[in-house]
Amino acid sequence: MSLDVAVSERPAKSSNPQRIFGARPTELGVSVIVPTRNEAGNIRELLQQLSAALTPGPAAEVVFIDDSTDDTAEVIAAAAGDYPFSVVLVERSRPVGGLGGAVVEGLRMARAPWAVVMDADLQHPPSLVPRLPAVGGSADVDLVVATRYAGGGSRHGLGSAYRRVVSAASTALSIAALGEQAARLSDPMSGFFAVRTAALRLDLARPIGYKVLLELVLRSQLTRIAQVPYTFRTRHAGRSKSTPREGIRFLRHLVALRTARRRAPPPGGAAHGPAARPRRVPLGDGPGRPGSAASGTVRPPGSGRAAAGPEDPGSHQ
Ligand SMILES: Nc1nc2c(ncn2[C@@H]2O[C@H](COP(=O)(O)OP(=O)(O)O)[C@@H](O)[C@H]2O)c(=O)[nH]1
Ligand SMILES: [Mg+2]
Repeated sequence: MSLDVAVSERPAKSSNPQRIFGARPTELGVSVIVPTRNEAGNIRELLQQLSAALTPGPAAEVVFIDDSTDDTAEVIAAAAGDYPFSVVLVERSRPVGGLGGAVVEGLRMARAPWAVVMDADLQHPPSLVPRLPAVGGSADVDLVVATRYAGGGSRHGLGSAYRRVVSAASTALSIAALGEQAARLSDPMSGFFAVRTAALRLDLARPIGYKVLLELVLRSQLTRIAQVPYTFRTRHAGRSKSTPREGIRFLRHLVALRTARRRAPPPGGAAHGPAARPRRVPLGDGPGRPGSAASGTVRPPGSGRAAAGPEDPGSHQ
């Protein structure tokens, strides 16, 4: 049964109208954050697959941050009560910061110790959702990135050669502009990751458009990172919202992050010297299929931090 609860029951972390569906357990294991823009044809399949992936398991909530002009919000509201987790729907009055702004708003609302950020179009396999925080907990890291470019991951669903070239170029550009903090990720453009909510500095976040992972890693200075390979699938329904305009936003975002990085040196940078640099380590300690762990973490001597090593710095989504 669907229970539509008043906005005031949730801490006021968003100025946008929110609707909450379903029972709300006091203890949650994971908050799944899904940014949506015109994804009506994907919502039911996504919720169905999330339901299969998250049952049994720790209690979960799914938070949709919606900037749609189609009936995505109505589809979510109609479907929300049919699943064994609570669903939160935020309909933004203005799409501030685009995809990245939506993700940060969702992270602000997350009530669980771990948040998993994923797309609505099923390019990110829901079956991997519980696995990412589990790897984070056992590897004792703050961020687990699902990667298409290491340890058996695949960019199969990226589609055209043009998308693959854009993906590779934007990854290379990120690493060139942002140095080792981007280079420690084999897939810095990934939109599929789990993050320990207590490790985030969302007060410092200034998201612009698609590349929200880099934004979080740099502004929150996340250095304890693991990676899990997966196969990026083709879209279930609807069309990509990635446009050349997003490319321009991405360049602006890189400049902003580079400027911020220059003002505040990376964690453990000068103070830790060469020992703090992330080491290259093999990621694929699992068989490399979706769902297998590849927590390529390493603690630089003396730093007390862990970082994933890049296997194949290479692309974007
Ligand atoms: N809230 C919100 N979600 C967005 C926006 N742009 C894209 N998305 C969502 O972000 C996810 C990734 O977008 P998609 O178009 O699939 O990008 P692609 O995978 O790079 O082609 C999908 O769930 C989209 O609906 C936006 O401006 N606002
Ligand atoms: Mg997509």
